[in-house]
Amino acid sequence: MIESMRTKAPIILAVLVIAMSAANAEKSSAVELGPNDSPDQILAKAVSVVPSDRQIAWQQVEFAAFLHFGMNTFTDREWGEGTEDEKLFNPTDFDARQWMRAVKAAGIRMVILTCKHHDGFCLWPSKYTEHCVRNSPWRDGKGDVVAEVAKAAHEAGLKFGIYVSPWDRHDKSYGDSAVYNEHMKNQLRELLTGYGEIAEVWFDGACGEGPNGKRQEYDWDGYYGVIRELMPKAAIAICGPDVRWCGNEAGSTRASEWSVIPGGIDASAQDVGSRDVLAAAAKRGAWLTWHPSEVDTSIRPGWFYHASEDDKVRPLRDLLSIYFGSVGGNAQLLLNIPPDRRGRISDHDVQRLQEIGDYLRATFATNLAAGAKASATNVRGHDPKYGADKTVDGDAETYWASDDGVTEAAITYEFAAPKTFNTAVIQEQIRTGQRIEEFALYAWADGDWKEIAHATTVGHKRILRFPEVTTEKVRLRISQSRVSATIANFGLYEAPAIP
Ligand code: FUL
Repeated sequence: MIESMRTKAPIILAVLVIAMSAANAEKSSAVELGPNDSPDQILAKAVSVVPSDRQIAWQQVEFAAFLHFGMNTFTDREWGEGTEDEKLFNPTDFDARQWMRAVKAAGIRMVILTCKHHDGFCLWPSKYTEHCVRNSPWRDGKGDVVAEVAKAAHEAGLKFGIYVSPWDRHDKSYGDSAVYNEHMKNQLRELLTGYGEIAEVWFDGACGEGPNGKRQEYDWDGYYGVIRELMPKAAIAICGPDVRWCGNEAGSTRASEWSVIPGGIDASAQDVGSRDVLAAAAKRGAWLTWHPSEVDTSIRPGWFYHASEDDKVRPLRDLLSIYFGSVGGNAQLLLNIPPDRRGRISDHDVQRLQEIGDYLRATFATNLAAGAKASATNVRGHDPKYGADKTVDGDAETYWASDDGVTEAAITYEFAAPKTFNTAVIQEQIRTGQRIEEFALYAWADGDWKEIAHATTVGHKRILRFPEVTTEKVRLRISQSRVSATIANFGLYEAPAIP
């Protein structure tokens, strides 16, 4: 049985608003808005908010895999009760290396494993519970899924992250807040010390206890403290200060995705960071933090594997559109691929992952703008360090920038010979904040500039797709930005037709 996803959204949201205020406990690059701030002061404050190194590393992952695997895999459910017999967990042909081969083929750079889902069953032999792999027949109770997956990921050059559900339907202490919080921290300590580098800790906001169910007050700051102490480079996601939930589980993305976000916003709102949102946030004296978006969605209808969904693996075209909307829309894509009862990723999903990777590799094989002659209408301080050529030098760290107060500017790229393309990639230098609000791309045709695409925010990455053009000159025109603009990278590509 697959429970409806819809019932979960409000529960997740309620927790998210709390988590975001807790996030203010860490104000590394946060700034407080005030009711007397002028519009210019608000923008200046907004661009002063920059990502931490941990957030930059997270953003550069771009494409990650969620691996929902556990008791539900064997009971054919999405949410377990916590009363399932440990003996049911028994993969027949477990092979974490096969998982890594499958996800790597798609171009994925990180995997996040559901070490403990809501049923409380632990995929590692936790000394704090009997509801774990130790009491299963798998590997005679001597197995450790977390260890095998972490090892296989690291060996394959992939980052490894953990999903640990705070909502635990098995543990007797759940609802006895202080006692359960200690239990949760003990389990986090096990996971953060025994399995090598952990790149992300994913905290689910779901809590399905009804109005008469157990009320557990989560000690978020306590959980964060354990993570910061034991794994300072790990990004804490969703109910956490480093990464924000995009607000839906369908793979829908925003046309304008901001990473500078005021506290207290609704995670599912369409507009999370425009000038209007900032002005309203200033009135209530909200804090602005760097809180980038993660788009989590499943390759199949459910999060866990169900044989009945083998023929429901999402079509390549849909998955690519989610990829371009998320990775190409200033978010990270966390695509769920659920291993089956054998403990392997099924052939259906393996094939789709290969197709995704083949398509992306073919698309991004050659940057047709690399080394183009580039000139800008304004260069910060006339300093060659910020020249337009820095956008096509193949170095994502160097960048073009405009002077403060120059919020409109254009960069023209000229090629030695005409180029044919249908895809553009634009990246800001987010170490200096997120600034671009609106821009367009033009191609030189018949003695004039013709618009080929336009969009709003850029942030870490914007990917534009448009009908094929052939031209010897392209212009990137920024029509609105905050204080000044930067471009770290500009690319043009010829994507093949989607098979
Ligand atoms: C939700 C959970 O309830 C689902 O089971 C799944 O783990 C998803 C990623 O998050 O809130």
